[in-house]
Amino acid sequence: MHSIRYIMVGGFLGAGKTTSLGRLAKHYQDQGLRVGIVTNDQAANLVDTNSLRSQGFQVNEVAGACFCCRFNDLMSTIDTLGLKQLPDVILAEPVGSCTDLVATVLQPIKQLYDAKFSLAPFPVILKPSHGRKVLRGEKGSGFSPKAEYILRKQLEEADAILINRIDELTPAELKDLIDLVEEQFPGTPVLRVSARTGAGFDALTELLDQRGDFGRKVLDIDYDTYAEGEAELGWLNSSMSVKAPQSFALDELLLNIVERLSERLKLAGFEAAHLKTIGLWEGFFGVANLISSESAPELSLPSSCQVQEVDVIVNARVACDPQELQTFVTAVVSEACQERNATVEFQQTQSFRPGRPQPTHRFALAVT
Ligand SMILES: Nc1nc2c(ncn2[C@@H]2O[C@H](COP(=O)(O)OP(=O)(O)O)[C@@H](O)[C@H]2O)c(=O)[nH]1
Ligand SMILES: [Mg+2]
Repeated sequence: MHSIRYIMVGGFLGAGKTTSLGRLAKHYQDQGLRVGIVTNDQAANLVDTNSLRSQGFQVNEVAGACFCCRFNDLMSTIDTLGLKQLPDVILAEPVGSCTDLVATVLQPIKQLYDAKFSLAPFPVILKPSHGRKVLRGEKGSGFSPKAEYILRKQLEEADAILINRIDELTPAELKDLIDLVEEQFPGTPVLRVSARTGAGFDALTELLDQRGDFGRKVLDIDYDTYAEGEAELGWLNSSMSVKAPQSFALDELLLNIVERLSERLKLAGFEAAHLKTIGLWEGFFGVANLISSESAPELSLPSSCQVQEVDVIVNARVACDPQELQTFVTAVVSEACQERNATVEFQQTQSFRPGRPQPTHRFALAVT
């Protein structure tokens, strides 16, 4: 029977999962393999889904709750990926505030769908900005101890830890991170990568090609702490259409929205876990991002387009009240549009705190 290679890449919000999956998808497609991507979010209108689709990949989204709570949707969505035959490889991106994925996703796949899938090693990406502070136990990561607990648990269940963004790290910073990871997660292989440049990806694909028994590190986890940590994050997904009498630079608008939002959040003392926005116009697209209060907003995928009409999606995950977050987003988008004499029509906006995770399955014992 055809066996689908299931590759799930974990990591905190803004760690580099989507960028890594895009790179891996291209790698497997170049080998002639059929690749499907499954994204996941607590709500509809996900920037990542649109960004990966715009790059030409077959992408389905499990929306409304995380993979563990929508396990059956995760399984059924793989059959409807729009590929003529079943895929050879599935690349799956869980929600960045989600953990306990070994017990609730990987072991259920292994124990219930063993004939259909083979599990690749489960890599989890470490985001240097928040990761360093959390692993050092420094005050002022911007997150509460309960949210930090999630980041640690994510790394604890990994088959390999990927230190990402090595393109930006000095040798001393990289060594510091490696030492922290090796000390706190002994025995877990550590890879150094840059999802941006592709550095370290040969080692990553070699790791992912390994055959063996993976996804076995079932966590000892306190669901109350996990749920409370997740609920401390304000979540917002908003879609809108923007129109102007004269054309304007799409990339400048996207970057300006993220810059304005970043400034407002900084002033209010709220830590951004990840802000991202995509602009879509006639097959062209641009994406802007911010991944922490310490980093600069950046245009990660430029469209280089001048537009008069564009569909925009904003996703924000911030340690603050979701209603307040919505007020900020509405204000900054309106201001950025006004500056370009553009009008904005908000279509769908959802802002909330993620609910308590209630996994469909939880297998406390790993099978071989
Ligand atoms: N400099 C640099 N930026 C990166 C790297 N990987 C991801 N990013 C950027 O970090 C931001 C968040 O990445 P994304 O893949 O969306 O993270 P996700 O939330 O884990 O899916 C985007 O702006 C990416 O372009 C990297 O290796 N180096
Ligand atoms: Mg993502």
